[in-house]
Amino acid sequence: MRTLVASKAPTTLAILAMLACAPAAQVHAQGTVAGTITMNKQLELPNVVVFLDGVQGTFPAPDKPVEMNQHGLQFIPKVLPIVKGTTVNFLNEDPILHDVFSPDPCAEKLNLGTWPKDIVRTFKFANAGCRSVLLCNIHPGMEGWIVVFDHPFFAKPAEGGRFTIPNVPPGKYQVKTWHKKVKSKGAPVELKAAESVTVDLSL
Ligand SMILES: [Cu+2]
Repeated sequence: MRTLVASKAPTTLAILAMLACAPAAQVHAQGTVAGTITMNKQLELPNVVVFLDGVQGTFPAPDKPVEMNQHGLQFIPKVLPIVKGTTVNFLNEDPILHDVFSPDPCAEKLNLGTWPKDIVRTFKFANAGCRSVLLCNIHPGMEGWIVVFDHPFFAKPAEGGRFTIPNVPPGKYQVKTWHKKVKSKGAPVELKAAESVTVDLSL
């Protein structure tokens, strides 16, 4: 008598195959928002964050921490965009003491204290929408910014102001920018599946 294979529960291999296929289907539907940011103060371009507003859904923080270093009496990068729930590693690369604190309530007024070269202290930023300044008690000229989103659809402009935001789900968004002083005008985009849309913004 033949065994009715079809009536059996799915094998482990079959379940793994189904799990492997599911994300692939999503990736095909996603698109890209790219373009160029121009501003009068070109030197400030690395301190701009371009992002999508109006994103639906929830997105996990990355498993691994991201880094903001202290090097040459500066926070590097000076502006760090992250997803809510991301842990930031603060490494001191200078042969002197540094300190990290923030007066901002959205960053829980963090105060990591003072520490020497090659030591890392960490902090998890839990609040989306937080634009938190970071300061060093010892060096008043030092200033960094953590910019927290509830999704991963953001980018820092590269050379020439060019940016790319990949893996964007289809939808209608506003492309906006954040800079500590220069206000964003924003521009609407509508993205269909697996499409690439170009937006140029002038600040
Ligand atoms: Cu310092």
